[in-house]
This record gives sequence, structure tokens and C-alpha cells, in this order.
Amino acid sequence: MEPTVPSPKAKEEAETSPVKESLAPARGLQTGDYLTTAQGLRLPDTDHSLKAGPRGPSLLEDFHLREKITHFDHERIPERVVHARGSGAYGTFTAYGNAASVTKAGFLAEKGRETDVFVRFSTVLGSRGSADTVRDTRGFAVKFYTAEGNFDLVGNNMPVFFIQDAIKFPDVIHAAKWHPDREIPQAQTAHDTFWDFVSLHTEATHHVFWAMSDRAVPRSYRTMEGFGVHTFRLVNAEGGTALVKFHWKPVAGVHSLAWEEAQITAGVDPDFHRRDLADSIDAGLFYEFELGIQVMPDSDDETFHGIDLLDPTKIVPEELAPVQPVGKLVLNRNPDNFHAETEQIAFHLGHLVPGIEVTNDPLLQGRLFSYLDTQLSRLGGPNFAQLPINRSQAPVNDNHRDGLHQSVVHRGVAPYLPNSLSGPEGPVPAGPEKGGYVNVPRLVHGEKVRANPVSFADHYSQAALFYHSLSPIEQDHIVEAFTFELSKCYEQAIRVRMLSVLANVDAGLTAEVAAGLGLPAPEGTPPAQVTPSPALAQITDRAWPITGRVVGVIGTPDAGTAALQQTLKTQGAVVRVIAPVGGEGVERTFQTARSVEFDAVVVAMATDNPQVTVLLQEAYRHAKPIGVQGAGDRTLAAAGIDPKAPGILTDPDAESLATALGQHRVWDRVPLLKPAAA
Ligand code: HDE
Repeated sequence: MEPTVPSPKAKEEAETSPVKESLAPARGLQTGDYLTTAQGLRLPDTDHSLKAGPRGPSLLEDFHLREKITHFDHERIPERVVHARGSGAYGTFTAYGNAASVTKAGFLAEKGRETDVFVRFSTVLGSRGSADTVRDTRGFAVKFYTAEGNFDLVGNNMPVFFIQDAIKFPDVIHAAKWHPDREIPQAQTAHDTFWDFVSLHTEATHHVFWAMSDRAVPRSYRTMEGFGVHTFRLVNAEGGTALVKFHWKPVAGVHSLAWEEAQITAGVDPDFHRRDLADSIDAGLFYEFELGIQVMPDSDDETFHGIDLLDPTKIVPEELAPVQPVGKLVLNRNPDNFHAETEQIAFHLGHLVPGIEVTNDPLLQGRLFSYLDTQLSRLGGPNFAQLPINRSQAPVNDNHRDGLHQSVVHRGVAPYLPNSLSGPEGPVPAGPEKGGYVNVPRLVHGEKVRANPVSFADHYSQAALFYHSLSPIEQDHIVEAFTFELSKCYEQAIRVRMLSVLANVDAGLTAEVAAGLGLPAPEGTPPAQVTPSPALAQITDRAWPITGRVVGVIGTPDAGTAALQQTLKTQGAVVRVIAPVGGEGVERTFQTARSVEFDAVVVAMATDNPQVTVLLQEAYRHAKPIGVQGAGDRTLAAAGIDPKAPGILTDPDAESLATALGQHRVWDRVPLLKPAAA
């Protein structure tokens, strides 16, 4: 088999990737000549414990055995309470410079400035070992190591959230995660407690629609948008402020898995997204995103076209405030050690830099507390900022001392201010002219209440806006997802209640879901008028780059597809030959290949192998382009696929395959796949 990415051994032998100075001292292979204990004592044997004779009991005095096992016993740290499953990569962010009019943050404002970043993508609900392709919101957390200190943009791939106030976070997460008695189901929302909560707590409705949409099953982390969700306040060099929402736009476009495909993938390759990220970077097929901002005027009521900018269940349609690209992110380096980097990275909304401030969004305000707090138990104490992955590239003079896992040997006697002992080198407070973080003064007043603004009571208008903005195929998927998930509930009362929530969004959708559940459709009061936002639809006529898309070629390596393969590769696609048995130039065999690995398939040999039949039938059902070459038509016939169906390309050249791939799926085939009405 021919590897497309370096083998683990080749990677270890290769030169390590260039490392930032701040991380260098803590890195490296343990390449010394001799195996040692943690104290540096050379060891002659690490295979046998010290025993009283070969058949005797082990001796307590075996310090090497005890040290080795004790360290192993403590290798794991608590997984994140949410977003436990994730994977990450390093990259570079380059500013276009046009953001200078709204922010003085140097990494955004200074044209051409390059800033190192680490990005961690994640699912929310599952445990660390859960599958990547489950239906869930995805985390999209970015740490910018800026010259002014670290800035974290801790976002999701959906622009709204289930709750409006941080105090509800434990409730929504307790409801959405597994049931506490049996700890099932893992990593999914298709169960009673989730639907119980969201049907009772209707401010979740908008996010629920996103979670039932194709956005919840991304094709890869390369093909999802990211959103800061909350509104932030940006401050420019003159002190002018603007209210801003952050967006990440994938250069590859927004594409999703088919629901059945996502479910099969969860079993066939639970690491599907993680693998794609790492393999793509190894292959030089980097993930790329543009950072964009929606800029709204700062105002006392913090609303825009009647939309409350402090309500995290609301979006601002792009047609009202266009997303202006302000810089580009390229993910170009894999971590060397999952635990040290991806697991130990600690994001926090309070990691801000001059030019970026928070707003009073009550969800954001609570998050400002939570992220610091959670690291104390997750990373074992207050010194997690000293971990190499969390270190600032700006100098740190924080006067913090001691604590668990302190790894700095601080010198001097005056870690306090003011002091007269540190001498001229000691840290002094820095005003704005020295890059100090100074909040723009704002009047804060109000009665002490536990209450929401009145506008937060609108729970349905934007769910309807989202639904009506989508293409008919995407709308169908939402209907199917609601029907699937609610069918999985045991309690009929929950289904009935959820239908009454849906009835306040759209009557047609409610009728379809109700029919699927075998229940009557209730009446509701959906919004009388909805102005769609076409920017929300992901199925459009637009063609996208095919970088990183995978084409499976069924045939022997010499089956006449070499030219096709070569041209696809030059366009950034990954080509894998699927042959009856392994050998030179073969990457998958009939036994190891499954359709979900491929965005398109070319069949270039005759076979009635049942695994190939399943592969082709799945690829067909998931509306993937299928190329047929040479005797491949016999294989297609064995799978019962109509060669005249949309997206079946006879003797395709690379151009026609690339065009089909650039559309992501053969959308014309989708209506033919619907089961005939009973
Ligand atoms: Fe988080 N969230 N969150 N969250 N969140 C965490 O922090 C929390 C929310 C998001 O890859 C935790 O270090 C509260 C919205 C991402 O390491 C924790 C509330 C958004 C990640 C936490 C929210 C997010 C987290 C768990 C409601 C999108 C993964 C481990 C007020 C804008 C970051 C950790 C990573 C992680 C709390 C809501 C995104 C417990 C209390 C809204 C991407 O601190």
C-alpha cells in the first residue's frame, strides 16, 4: 500500500517542524542514548520487575517499577465537561489591514501582520473517545498568540446558542448529555431529556433548528463556518467603538455529510474529522478560512434593525450587515503531542487584547467566569498559563507566584505593586500609550433584578427566518432530523409538546414531522411574515475548490485512470485506488474501503464483489458523483444503478469530475432518492 501521508516512523525520523522560540525549550524527542528514570538514573532493564527469584513475588523496593506505574496511573486528566472530543492544529493568521477603522487590535489592524494561532475544533456533547460525525454543534476555538498578549475567539460552527443566560448552561448540558443513570446515549441529542428540556425552554428553538440542519454534520472541519456568537465591542485608535460579530468563512465552502453517511462513518471511522485535519496538513492541503466581521453602530439600546445584539439566540442577517473579510487563517502544522498541545490548551473569553471588549450579553458574561474556573480542575491548578501551548508570546510580568505545578523559578523579593525594591526593570502599570488594556468608559446602571430584556421573549421569529432561508433539500433534511430524533424519544408527551413548539415556527414543517411521528399536527402562531436571508443556505449554484476532497478509484492501479488521477491531484484532490487486493499503488482493498471515505467514486473495472456493490449503492444514495470507465459499467449494473441517472459520468475527464465535486453533491439526483409515498 502506498501511504499518502508520512508513516508514524517517517514522521519521527523527519526533522521536527519549526518551533516558536517560546515553545522550544519544552519540546523535543527524548533522544538521549540511554533509558533513564525521571531522575536521570540509567536503566539496564525495563522489561522485568525486581523479584525474589524468577517465580517469586515482586519486591516493593523496585523504585523503577513503582515510578513507571505511578506515572502511568496519572497520565489522564479530567476531560472537558463540554467539548471533550476535539482536535487541533497550528496556523498563521494574516491581517488584511482594513479592520483598522474599527479596532486598534494590532493582529487585525496592521496590514500583513502575521500572528501564530492554534485552533481546536470539537464536538460538544460526547466524551473524549466519541465519534466525530455525530449530530452536534462544533466548537471552533482560536487562540491568537498576538504581540499584545493572547486573544481567544472561542466560537462555534453555529451562530446562536440554546440559552440566553449563562445560569441555564448546567441545565441545557445536563439535559443534552447522556442520562445520568446509565450514561447513554453517547454524543447525541436523540433522547428524551434533550427534547424534554428544549420543548419546555423555548428560547432554545433557533439553535435547535441549526442543530437539526446539515450544519450539525459537517463534511470536515475544513467545510464549516465559525461564529463568535456574541456581539463584541471593538475600539479603534481614536477611541471610537462599534458592535461587531465575528465570522469564519471556509475557503472550501460549507458542506455537510448526508445523515446516513454520518451514522455509518461514526462506526467505520470514528476519527473521520480528526484524521482529515491531520492528514490534510501532512499532505500540504491546508485548511483555510477568512475571518470576517459584521459591523453595527454602537448605540445605547444595542439593537440593529430591531435585533437585540445582546441576545445570543439572534443573528444579524448578512444582507443587513455584510460580513467584511479582515484576514486569512491557514492551518499548516500538526501538533507533535496530542496531550501537551490539543488537550492542555486552555481557551478563555477573558483573554482579550486592546481594541476588543466584551458586551453585556448575559451568556458571554457568565462565560467570562467559567473558562478560567474550569481550567483549575482540568489542568490542576492556577499555573496552566505556563504550559507551553498556553504561553503568551508577549512578555509576562504578572506577579503571580507559587501554586501547584509552578514551573518558573521567580527571582526577586517584591512580587507586589507598588514596591521600591525591584529596581528600574521591575514591572510598572502600563497606560494605553504603553499598550495597557483600558476599558472604554461606559455607564452601568439599573435595578438589581433577575430578569431578561423584553426583546429576549421572541423565541420563534429567527428559527423561522433560518428555516425559510434554506434550499428545499436542506429544509427536507430538517424535517427528517426532527422526525428521526423525536422518534427516538420514549415519552409521547415530549413529542407532542415539541410539535407545539414547531407549530410556532412553520405549519408545513410541523405537519410533515407530525405525519412522520403518526401524530396530529397542532396549530400554532408562526410569524406572519419572514424575510429570508439567502446567505444562510449552503446549497447554492456556487462551485467550490476541491482541495482535500477524496476520490476513490475502483480498479487496479494500471486500469487506465493514471491521467485522470494525476489531474485531480494537481487540483488538490486526494485519490485513493481501491483494488481487489493490496499491492504497489493500492491504498484500499475491497475489504477495507467503505463509501463514506470518498466524495466521488470512479469505477474502472468489472466486479460483482458484494462490498463494491454496497460501496456504489451508498455513494449513489448519498448523491455522490460516480464516474464509469472501461468495464466499470458492468460493476454499476451489478449494483443496480441506472447509468443515465444524474451524476453518473461515463468516461469522465478530470474537468467534469472536478466540476461535479465542486458542487459537493449531485443535487439533481436527490429528488429521485426519496422513497415513493406509501
Ligand atoms: Fe463553552 N465552555 N460555555 N461555549 N465552549 C467550555 O471550557 C461555557 C458557549 C465553547 O476547544 C468549557 O475549557 C458556559 C458558547 C468551545 O478547549 C467551559 C457557557 C460557545 C469550547 C465552558 C458556554 C461556547 C468551550 C469546557 C454558557 C460558542 C471548547 C472546557 C454561558 C460561542 C474550547 C473549557 C476548547 C468549552 C463553559 C457557552 C464555545 C466549561 C458556562 C455560547 C468552542 O468553561
